[in-house]
Amino acid sequence: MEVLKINKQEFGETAILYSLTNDNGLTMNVTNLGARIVDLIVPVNGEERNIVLGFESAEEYLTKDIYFGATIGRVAGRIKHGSFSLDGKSYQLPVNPENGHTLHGGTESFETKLWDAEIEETTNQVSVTFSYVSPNGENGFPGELKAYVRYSLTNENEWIIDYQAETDQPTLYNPTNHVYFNLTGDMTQSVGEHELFVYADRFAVVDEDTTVTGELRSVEETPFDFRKTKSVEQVFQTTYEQNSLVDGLDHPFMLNQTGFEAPQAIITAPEKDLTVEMYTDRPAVVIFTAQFGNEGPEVRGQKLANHGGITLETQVSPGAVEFEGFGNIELYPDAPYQSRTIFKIK
Ligand code: G6D
Repeated sequence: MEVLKINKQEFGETAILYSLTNDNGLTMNVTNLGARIVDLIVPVNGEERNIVLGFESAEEYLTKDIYFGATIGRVAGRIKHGSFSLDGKSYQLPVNPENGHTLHGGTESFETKLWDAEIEETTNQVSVTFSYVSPNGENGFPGELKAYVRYSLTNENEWIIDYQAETDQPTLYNPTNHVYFNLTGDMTQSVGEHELFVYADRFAVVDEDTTVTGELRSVEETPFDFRKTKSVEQVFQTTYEQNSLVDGLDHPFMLNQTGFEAPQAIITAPEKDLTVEMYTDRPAVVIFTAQFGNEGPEVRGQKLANHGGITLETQVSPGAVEFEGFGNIELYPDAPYQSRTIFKIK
């Protein structure tokens, strides 16, 4: 039996690329720049198919990135007007001048940092644990926060993401991974012909700034009903206001159940020769269909198509700091953070 292995190599001038391979020939490349997944290369019908979006050098991530495969923190999604109150204090974060909200923890956040890395190899999995200390006040968030993300690749073709964090003061923490899947391996193709299952009865309505309004709406008889597997395309074709507002999906889905017994979401390739199952202990998943129009970057020498990827960003739903019923992302010194998401490739 081939030993699971990790190779370590330079990745541009500033970062390191860790290449994890399992006994089935599946290779996952991750980098300490933003604790990201860069490639997920799956043998399919004798070919090697890279099913996630990623660049070929660290420098590209610093110049044209749209969070490809990145660990997002301290808080995934948008904090409306960048303001929140916690433990009786009010905070104002720096906001994106474009629309006055704070997206994905603010600018120059976790996705731009060089994380420390530790390698671990066991008989059935190989792991890299990335760690980063976010100083007190970084991007306006209180508390020194020690963040850990462990990526494991197993011989059951699972990419396991384990998050841990601790803080010395009350703060907010709601991390996710911003991986974009395209199971054709060709990001010049829209994901419209992919099929999607999402076990969610409700989704969060968004406004023109893609911030949640506070309304949780039933998916019943809407294009958001993926409780039975169907093509993604219908969210690009429909005139339903929530889809035409964002040109697809850019919404939190409130999952009906959490845990690792059954997948909460499944993406299937158009040729049905590959699926990715998502399992998570998080209560929501934000699904974004990469509607960058003609503004998508060049990726691995090709232009990213509009709708050329789809994310499954497991998390507590955006809006948690503002609305009852959206969850809780407060982190306290006496209660360290822990969560797990698994993507199983079949
Ligand atoms: C857009 O609104 C979307 C976000 O959800 C996404 O994470 C980002 O592009 C990459 O801002």
